[in-house]
Amino acid sequence: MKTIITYGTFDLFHIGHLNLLRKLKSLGDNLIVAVSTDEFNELKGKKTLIPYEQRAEIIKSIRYVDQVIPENCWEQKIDDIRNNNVDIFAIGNDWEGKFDFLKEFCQVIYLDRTDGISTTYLKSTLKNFLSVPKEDIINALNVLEQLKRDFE
Ligand code: C2G
Repeated sequence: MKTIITYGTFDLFHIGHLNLLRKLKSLGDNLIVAVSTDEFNELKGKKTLIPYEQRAEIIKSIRYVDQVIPENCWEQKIDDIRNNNVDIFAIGNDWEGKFDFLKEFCQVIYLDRTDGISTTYLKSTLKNFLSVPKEDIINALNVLEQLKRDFE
């Protein structure tokens, strides 16, 4: 049985995350995903919108994922690889080269990211939408109502 491990925050789960998990599972039989805890994300300088318990629950429910563990720190990877008899460490290529030190313990693969989507992009899009003045939204809705009446 070939075991793969990956690490990530997986906030605001999107198609880029799903594509990665699908590709990871195609590398072997048993996929372990270490989901960054809220505390670790603070260390990473990442503010998450979805709390760890929910992010972990979402990842657990993905058909490609066999096991979810918490990612509490940068330093746990070697122990995780040893304790779970991991054959492959894999992650998106935004981390290209950053985890080559794990080659001593298992195969290391960097997979192409999905273009055009990221949690940062989703957050900024949401922020822009929510910053539209309420009057503008009401005006737009009134215009839509009027158009609906005109076409009835
Ligand atoms: N990803 C992707 N395509 C995207 C966005 C993300 O393939 N469009 C991948 C990333 O490359 C990463 C995984 O999805 O492998 C999770 O991304 P993040 O939640 O941003 O995780 P990150 O903050 O990079 O955490 O110790 C490693 C870190 O915990 C990785």
